[in-house]
Amino acid sequence: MNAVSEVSIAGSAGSSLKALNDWVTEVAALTRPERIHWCDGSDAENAALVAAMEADGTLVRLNHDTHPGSWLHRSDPDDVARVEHLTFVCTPERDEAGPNNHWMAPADAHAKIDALFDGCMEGRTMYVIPYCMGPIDSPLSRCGVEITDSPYVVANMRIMTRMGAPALARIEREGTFVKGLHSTGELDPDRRFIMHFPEELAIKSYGSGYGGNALLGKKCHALRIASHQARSEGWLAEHMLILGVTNPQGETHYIAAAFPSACGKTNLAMLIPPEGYRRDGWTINTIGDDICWMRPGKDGRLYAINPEAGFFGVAPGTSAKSNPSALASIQSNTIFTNVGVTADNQPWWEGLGEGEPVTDWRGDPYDADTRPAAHPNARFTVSAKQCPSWSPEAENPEGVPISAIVFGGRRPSLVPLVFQARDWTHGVLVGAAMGSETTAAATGAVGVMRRDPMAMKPFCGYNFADYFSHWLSFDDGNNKLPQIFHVNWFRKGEGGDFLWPGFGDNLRVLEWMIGRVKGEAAAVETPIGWLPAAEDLNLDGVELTGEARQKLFGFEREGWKNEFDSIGEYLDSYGPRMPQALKDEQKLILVKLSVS
Ligand code: OXD
Ligand code: MN
Repeated sequence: MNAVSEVSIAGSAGSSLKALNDWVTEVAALTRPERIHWCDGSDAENAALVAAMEADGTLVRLNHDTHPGSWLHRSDPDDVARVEHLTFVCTPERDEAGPNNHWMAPADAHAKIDALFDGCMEGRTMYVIPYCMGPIDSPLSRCGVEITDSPYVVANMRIMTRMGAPALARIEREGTFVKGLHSTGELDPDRRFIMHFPEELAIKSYGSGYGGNALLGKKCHALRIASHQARSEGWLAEHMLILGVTNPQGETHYIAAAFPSACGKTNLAMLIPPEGYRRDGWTINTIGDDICWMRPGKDGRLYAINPEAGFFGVAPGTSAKSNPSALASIQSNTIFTNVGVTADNQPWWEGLGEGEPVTDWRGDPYDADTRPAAHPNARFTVSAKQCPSWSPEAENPEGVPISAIVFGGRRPSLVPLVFQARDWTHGVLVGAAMGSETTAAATGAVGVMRRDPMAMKPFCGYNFADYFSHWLSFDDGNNKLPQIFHVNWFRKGEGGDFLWPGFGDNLRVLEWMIGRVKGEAAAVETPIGWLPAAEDLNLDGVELTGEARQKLFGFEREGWKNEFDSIGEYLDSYGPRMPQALKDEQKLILVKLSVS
């Protein structure tokens, strides 16, 4: 094995890389790869990897006339989504991970997963990927190194992070980095674990090649490990998109919004204003579609960066109508995972609205009675810079100032289109109480209602009770915190149809929020917060039935009483760690709801 000599490539760069070199040597001794490749992130390196993956079938060439530089990857059929039941947060004490996480003692977890890593890279290449989450020169950014035996992971990490030489240089300067070890192993669901060791800034993932399980910079680092790190360093790592809304006067307001997976974050981040708004000069600028790191700036406002450099978006449902910017972004240089293919080799998925599949995501002839052409959680990986609405502010090392934070979920009943929290504590409760129907982004039943606080249920690297305390701590009297809102694009009528058109029309709701931030828009006070009347939104050109108006803008006292009872039970399920301020807020609202 020539591992040791190749390790010294980084060693020659400077002694502060000793920790990295020692770790690489240690991992190589455990996994016993045939070769070690240090990724520099160059075009030449990518071209060579892609050629090798084409040759061995890991990537299938798509039609390069219609989709230059684009490839299809078919994952193992049992490896198509995040696996929450196999994802562990390994803190010394179980309570630190909290009831929101699966827990294992660190020593047991290391022993269990190291046994799987033992010799797992024999005959294979081990890739060492230095990466930076966030603009390379931003004080808010953090670096990591992923070691993997999957060239598909390397190609995706190159799109999703700032990967290669500049990241290695920053690691050398700073000395600290998150260690992520990954192997696709045998892709056996019974030999699959995603383990996090927040105290050690370490991740170990075995047995899955799929997105959030394998691209360790994303959910594992930028959310689970980062949320833990953020708590001790006084910032927030959140499952939020970031967008800028520029009004006809040229003012831009940045909004961060948390929704559970597959609830339209990518669509909202790339919203196309309705015709009348476009005419008047409104524009949307996309900073990020999935993750937001923010912290108070010198002026007390929260400043946010998108730690990612690309989009790992859900393909099904993406069309020229639902998300023209996403569709335009993925016409070239895109890796598609688990989509169908047309007769002329173009990628295809349900909801694309044009073309016809001949092959499904498993590579079998398409048969509508057997399975959909694309897996419901099929994805595209593409550089954010290819998005027509991408904002250069995404590269601003200072981040962008956030005016409003939005929480939302799939709530077919009870929850109105939008409401505003009275203050920060109330807003934290609104986030903590978030509920949503489950989607195909994770394995398990789809369409089941569950509490998903701040859309972080699968991603918070520590006890939710402590996480809510951390959120509350930002209200320290000095910070100028954003306003907090809740939205529900998914309210249904008696007939089961969606009542709100959604997509571009969501800008009407964002406009109202900005009006509230500026103290200009009207609202009605209710026990659950400030609600707009239908007249308070610009609804020009939107047809809403009487039922829609009533349900989208109405307040259902009895239903909310039940909801607040259930929220109370949920908070209590965390025991004495749950901050009293949140429990008091819940009780206060319940009392208000009981006085009619
Ligand atoms: C994602 C997810 O992949 O939330 O973004 O599952
Ligand atoms: Mn996500």
